[in-house]
Amino acid sequence: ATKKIGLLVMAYGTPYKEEDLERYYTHIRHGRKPSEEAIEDLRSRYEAIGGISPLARITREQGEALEAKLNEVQDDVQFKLYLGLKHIDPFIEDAVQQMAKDGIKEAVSIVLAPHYSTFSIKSYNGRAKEEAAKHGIELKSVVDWYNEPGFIDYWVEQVNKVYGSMPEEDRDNACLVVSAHSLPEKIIQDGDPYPDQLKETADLIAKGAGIKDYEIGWQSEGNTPEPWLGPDVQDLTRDLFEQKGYQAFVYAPVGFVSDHLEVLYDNDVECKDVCDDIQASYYRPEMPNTHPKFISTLSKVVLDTLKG
Ligand code: FEC
Repeated sequence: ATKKIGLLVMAYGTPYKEEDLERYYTHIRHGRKPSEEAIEDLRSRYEAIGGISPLARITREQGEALEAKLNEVQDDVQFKLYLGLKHIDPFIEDAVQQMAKDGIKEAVSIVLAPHYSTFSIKSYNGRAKEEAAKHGIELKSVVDWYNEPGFIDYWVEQVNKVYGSMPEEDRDNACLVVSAHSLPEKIIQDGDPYPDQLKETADLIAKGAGIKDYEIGWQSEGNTPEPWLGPDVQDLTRDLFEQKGYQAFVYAPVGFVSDHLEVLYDNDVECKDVCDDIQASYYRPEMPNTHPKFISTLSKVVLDTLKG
């Protein structure tokens, strides 16, 4: 029989139903229970996107599509999918324990987020590595994939599609806003590559799509007193409108890979509100989800890591 390799696909996680909201939010806050007010605020954002987030379904579909692709493109080994989430069950540790129960000895992991940061990919990979070590599983982890040609091509294609569909007066007066989740500014002092990686992603996409007017923004920042990476996409939109008079904004939240709260609310509701207010047109290309080009890119990265 062909050798079995555990495929650990890690992602953020989301409440499965409304009752999960408090424990999920508490986990995000490192065990500190959020106030009633904060919970209500979060609940109202989920309500605005239809009650719950499609993220749980999309993460599963992405994992299954990746497993299928990996088993289709080679037959040296057989990949078996395990989903491991950061903030809700099945947690990363649960997934690795399940692998051990299934007799898996070798595994490869990938995080469904393109850019490396101590707060994101490093923490996912660290948790996976620690648990794998406990069970004697040999684990190789993808580090990052923000500049993979297939990933850049995906976004170039989607951005081109949006620009191609715009009325001419919008196209001649549009700004592309490339963004990722904000993080506390203190990451920069520790030499975190996250901001540089976002800039590289933005430069590559703009170059590929032949777009000169583009800016980098940060979104979805947390509710803490410390300074977060900026400019925030909403403030940036207003400033750009005032300074350069753009009449259309195209938001590419490339730090994410799925339709979920941070895109469906923070972009499609909040950024759209700002655009409505300044009477500019709002555009947002489709997220990667299970697009074949995106899944192929992930499979290439996984195979490269396994060989490397
Ligand atoms: O349910 C859904 O559809 C949305 C899921 C979701 C994704 C996501 C991605 C990232 N986050 C990152 C960092 C932080 C930091 C804080 C923080 C807070 C929240 C809250 C919710 C939430 N995040 Fe998230 N994030 C998602 C959901 N995130 C809900 C809590 C309420 C709020 O602030 O809106 C601040 C924690 C603190 O208070 O100390 C930091 C990063 C990513 C992108 C990388 C990744 O996907 O792992 C980084 C999806």
